[in-house]
Amino acid sequence: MSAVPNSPRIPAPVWVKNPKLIAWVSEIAALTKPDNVYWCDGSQEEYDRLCAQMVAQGTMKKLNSAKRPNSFLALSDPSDVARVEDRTFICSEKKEDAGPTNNWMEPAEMRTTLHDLFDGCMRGRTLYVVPFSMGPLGSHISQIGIELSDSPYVAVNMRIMTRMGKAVYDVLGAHGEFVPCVHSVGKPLAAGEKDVAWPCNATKYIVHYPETREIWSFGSGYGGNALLGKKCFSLRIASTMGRDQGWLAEHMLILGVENPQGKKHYVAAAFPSACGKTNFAMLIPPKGFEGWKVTTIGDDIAWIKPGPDGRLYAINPEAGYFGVAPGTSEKTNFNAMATLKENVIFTNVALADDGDIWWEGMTKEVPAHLTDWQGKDWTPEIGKETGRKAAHPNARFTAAASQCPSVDPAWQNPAGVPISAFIFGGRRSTTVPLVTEARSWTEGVYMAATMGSETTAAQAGATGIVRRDPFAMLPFCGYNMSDYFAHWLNIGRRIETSGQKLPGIFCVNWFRTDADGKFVWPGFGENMRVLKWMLDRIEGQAGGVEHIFGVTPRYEDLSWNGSDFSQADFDKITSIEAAAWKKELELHAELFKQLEYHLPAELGMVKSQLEKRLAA
Ligand code: SAT
Ligand code: MN
Repeated sequence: MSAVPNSPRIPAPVWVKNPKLIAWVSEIAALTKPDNVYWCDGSQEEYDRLCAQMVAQGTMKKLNSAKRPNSFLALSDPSDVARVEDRTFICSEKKEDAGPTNNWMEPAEMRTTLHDLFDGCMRGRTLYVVPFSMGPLGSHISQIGIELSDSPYVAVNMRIMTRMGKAVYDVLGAHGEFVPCVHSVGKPLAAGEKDVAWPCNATKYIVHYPETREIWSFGSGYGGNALLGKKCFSLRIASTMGRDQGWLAEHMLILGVENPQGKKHYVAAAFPSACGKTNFAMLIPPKGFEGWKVTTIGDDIAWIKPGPDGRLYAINPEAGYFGVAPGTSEKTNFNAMATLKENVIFTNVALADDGDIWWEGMTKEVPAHLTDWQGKDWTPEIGKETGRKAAHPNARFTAAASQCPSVDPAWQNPAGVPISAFIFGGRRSTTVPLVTEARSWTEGVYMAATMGSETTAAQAGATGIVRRDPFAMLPFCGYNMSDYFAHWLNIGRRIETSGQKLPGIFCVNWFRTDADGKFVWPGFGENMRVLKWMLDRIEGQAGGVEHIFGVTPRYEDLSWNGSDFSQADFDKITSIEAAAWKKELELHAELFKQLEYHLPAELGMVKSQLEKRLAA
């Protein structure tokens, strides 16, 4: 779009050689009217300088260098703590292309709204030009984006989360394409006005124009609302690119599993936000699995493309982890804790009296005194009395993937890794068994499409409510959900036509609870037992029983080496109750009614078969 046509060309460093980019930066600067424009080069010196500047300004605190070298803590405004799904828009030309699961507004109308909001919104601030590559620099699968943001917090986080810096301009050259991303915290400063620690605006818009591949974000400085390379680009815009170009952009971790004989598989797994993707991606095999190795390619996003041989190959477009801190400990995720030893930005965790950080679940002992994520005194007694947490439940860490001990040697391989299986998981205290294998690609697509999950703190709004979250993509699919299902079915047909074996599709639920509301399955490293069963199924080496909607293992089909998990507990988390499934299928029917437009007929057929089997 032309923000301000014929705006005066702003000066750019010699290493920026793309006239279209310079013209666009000039237009946005003319619209948003910042005091300065700063072109990020991505250097360490720049990172250190911006961090020091934010410490002086009060946005970040430097942590105790002896305990947590080169690390910082940022505390957000209490109103700006998670993705805002109700303020997220897919402004396609046609409403049907956004589909019933996305908010939509006519693009012309949205442009007018945003033009008014962005007019002068950077007054008193610096506009940072943040060049980044999703995927290894220069790889044929990678995509370039340029984020223009008035938040230095965004600039430093983007340096960890993406390949950010000067080298992007070498790849971009004079005529290369980029995805333009405009971001403002939406809090201009009047002359002489003192800034607040975490500027933001009560009015928020996270807007995508899929046809022109543009992103505009206003009013929030937090996570996926502001780090536009992540959900906005790598999922919402990239899924649309994938639809048009025959590939997939998915909300999936990617991990490698090597057995003691040296045979290695890669799997990709989709879970909604804050359901343990980072923990699963960094899993350490439990007792009884000596000689097994799990390695990490990515913890949140996968770009998956058919290779020349017809198989699916996946890359992680990101370069870092923006993971949920609460619940992370040496016990639950040893590799994450090792990744967090230094060079980390923490957001909304608690500050310990020794200048280090803490969050619920990090250590068994709760410190006697902390400063909580809102900067207030916190003691275990205060926590008990008021119910206040020391760290916000959606508190996050930003850390480089290269610091992760389990990072896979191929994590930067531009060719990607071949995918043997897809796993889909939700957070369900009832109904859904530990693991189910789909009998066919179509049945797997049905399972993923109808997946439900209880909401978490990763999105603003109530938590613990079961909602349908197809493919864990509900908040991230950049186009009509039914067209997305059709795209998955098409990808399956393409693999079959190529003569390749289709990846297995599995559905898991780690979160079934007992009568007291306690999780029955120990999870974390123990998930390795389920992972091994899946790989054995793929290799044709494990048993299972067929039931109404797939194949599940019997107790004796899993390896219990080193475990005392009982048959009785196993039965609790694998039982399939007809009454609960009847209700579940009613929810599938509701979803399919909502998604009626363009819903692939195959999915309706799978549903009728399920209903028949359930009735029998
Ligand atoms: O805030 S993010 O969107 O980056 C994290 C998440 O919700 O998965
Ligand atoms: Mn995510």
